[in-house]
Amino acid sequence: MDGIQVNTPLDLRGMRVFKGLVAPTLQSEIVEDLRDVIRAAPLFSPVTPSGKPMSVRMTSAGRFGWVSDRGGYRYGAVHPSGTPWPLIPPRILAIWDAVSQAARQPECCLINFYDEHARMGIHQDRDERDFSQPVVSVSLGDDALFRVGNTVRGGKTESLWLQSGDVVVMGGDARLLYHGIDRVKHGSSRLLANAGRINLTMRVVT
Ligand code: MD6
Ligand code: FE
Repeated sequence: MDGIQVNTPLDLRGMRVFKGLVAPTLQSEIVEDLRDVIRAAPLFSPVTPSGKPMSVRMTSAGRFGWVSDRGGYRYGAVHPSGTPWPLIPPRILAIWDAVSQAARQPECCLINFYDEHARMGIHQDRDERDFSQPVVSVSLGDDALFRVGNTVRGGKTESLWLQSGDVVVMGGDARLLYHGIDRVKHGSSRLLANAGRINLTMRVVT
């Protein structure tokens, strides 16, 4: 597809990192698609099951959205407002098709927005049913320091700066690696007029 350049990925503990996979014009078009998604399903500020506010704001597209509140982490069929999630924009699905090597289509595209102070604590993505299906993440906007650990908590970690247009595929033996975002370099990208970072993660849920 126009605007998608699949080069040989970097290997980060089995994660495949495609630097610069999404060309700048396609990045801007995807940001416009996301504005429509956010109009239908506004960003909200989740809390962890223990009641701590998360620093990212989030929403989703697809058959399921990922939600976190006092009731736990889970996938749900509706936005906290009660409306169904909007469809995953085709330009985002095209990225999944280019790199996932999966037979199935994603059922959720989680959209995380990071302002200058947001971070994402180290975690595993394990709320899905089928760990043979990969998770594909797309970085847009400001640079972020991504940290990857092991399949159990603790041990040595490795870090890599993710930039706008980079795509990470977490599949196979890397599917359950701990990972997180330590910090975002505010204003390092000009994609978003008011700076910040968007991370999209596409997942097969069922
Ligand atoms: C982020 N990414 O880049 C956080 N999860 O903002 C993730 O949590 C993530 O990059 C699953 C697969 C790839 C990821
Ligand atoms: Fe994750």
